[in-house]
This record gives sequence, C-alpha cells and structure tokens, in this order.
Amino acid sequence: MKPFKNVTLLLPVMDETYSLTETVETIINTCDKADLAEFIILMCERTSPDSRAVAQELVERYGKDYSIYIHDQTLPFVGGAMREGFILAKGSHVVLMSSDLETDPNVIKDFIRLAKEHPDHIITASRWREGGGFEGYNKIKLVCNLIFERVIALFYFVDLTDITYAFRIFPSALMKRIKWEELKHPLFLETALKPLRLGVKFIEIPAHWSARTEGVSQNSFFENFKYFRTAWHNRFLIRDKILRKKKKKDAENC
Ligand SMILES: Nc1nc2c(ncn2[C@@H]2O[C@H](COP(=O)(O)OP(=O)(O)OP(=O)(O)O)[C@@H](O)[C@H]2O)c(=O)[nH]1
Ligand SMILES: [Mg+2]
Repeated sequence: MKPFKNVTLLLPVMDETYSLTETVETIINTCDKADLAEFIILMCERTSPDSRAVAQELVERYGKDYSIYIHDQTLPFVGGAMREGFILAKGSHVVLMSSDLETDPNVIKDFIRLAKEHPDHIITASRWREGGGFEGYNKIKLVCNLIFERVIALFYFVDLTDITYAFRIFPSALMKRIKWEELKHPLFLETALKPLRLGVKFIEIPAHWSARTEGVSQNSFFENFKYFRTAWHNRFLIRDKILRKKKKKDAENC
C-alpha cells in the first residue's frame, strides 16, 4: 500500500453557501498546504444557483494557490457524486465529507496526521466515542441510530461505533478498486461495509456533529430503513464480487 502523499477532499453541494466557504477555509487554515492535493466541489443540476456562485468564488479566490474545481456529476444523487469523486481523486488519500458543516472541517488535520501513520487504514469519525457528540440531532433519529450502530457492529463482528457517519479518510487506490453499488445515502454505509468485508483496518476518532444552519437534508427519515438492506447485502459478499478486476498497471497501487 502506498504511503500518504496528499489528500483529495470531496465536497458534495446542494444548497450550502457560507457553510461551504467555512468548510474550505477551515481546511486551508488548519492543514499544511503540502498535504492538500485538491478540493473537488461536486454539483448536480439541482444544486442551487447561490451555491454554484459561492463555489465559483472559492475557485477564483483560492484557485491559484490550491487546486479547487467544480465537477458536474453525471451519475445521480449523493452516492453518484461521491463515486465520481473517487474516480477523479488524484491524492494518495480521499476524504468523504459534507459541505453543510455536519462534518467538522477541523477534524481533517487529525485525519491527515493519522493517515500518515497508518496509510493503509481507514480513519473514520465517530460521534459516539468519548469527546464526540451530537448537537441538535432529532431525538427519535438518535435512538434509532444508536440501535442501528450496535446491531450492525454485532452483525459484522466489529467494535466500530459510528458506521453510518459519512466522514472518513481512505486510501484512494482502495476506493478506485471497489465496485460501488449504491447511488443514494446508503453509499455512506457501503464505504464502511465493503472495506470491512475486505479486511481493511479502521481507526475511529471522536467528532462532534452539529445540525446544519442552512439548507435542508436530502435524506428522508424513511430512506434510512434502506440501510438494513445494504447491511444485509454486503455481509456475505465475497472478495471477487467487491473488487474490480485488476488492470496490470494498477497492480502495484493496491
Ligand atoms: N452533488 C450532490 N450533493 C448532494 C446530493 N445530495 C446531497 N448532497 C450533499 O451531500 C451532503 C450530505 O447530504 P445530506 O442530505 O445533508 O445528508 P446527511 O447529512 O448525511 O443525512 P442526514 O443526517 O439524514 O440529514 C450535503 O452537503 C448535501 O448538500 C446530490 O444529489 N448531489
Ligand atoms: Mg447533512
């Protein structure tokens, strides 16, 4: 497995404006420039004109010093956006996060520090670890989330506490080799389950979740029940069904 060289940040955007700016600027201000490969702002035709204008402003303001660009997705939904991001990523590592500030950008420097020490691991944020937490999370969703996390951890024989939180840093080569299936929010769960089936090691660090202060979630409460189907489907997948066939030139990358 390759050492850490730098990281690609994937930022899907629907209706965020100042949250997107704060996300990008916090990362720029708290991380070493040499560690940042690029920011890919992922958009679709439903992304608001205000968000697009803010993204364009960021490209103009920081484009000279940092590689920041907008990618218009062709696959649908947030999972589709992320999957295209994995393919595009030029960094040795890639971060899955949001631009609504529900994934604290101050955590990125810790992801990078740990990815340097463990380049072949997945470093993942947990809201359930001591030092992490939830602010403004719907009470019913919170109880459902806790039960779901425990059930899935048991089902997969792991001691992870927050498998559904879409806030992780991965080796890019791994993400490019996996045959992703989900297009909507269950992709976030799939990004933990398929690597677990492959025996990839995870390290959890605490993170604090605060509810977004602008825009709306694209995930309805009932959509969350589809996570059970994803968990069941992936549990018994064998390696050959998870990985793409290796091309000769990729062989030494993974
Ligand atoms: N490019 C793109 N971005 C999306 C799409 N759907 C959601 N996003 C963005 O992806 C991020 C996460 O989406 P949310 O809908 O907030 O999902 P979530 O916070 O994981 O889910 P909840 O906790 O259930 O609200 C946000 O920054 C959204 O703007 C999409 O179809 N395309
Ligand atoms: Mg969100």
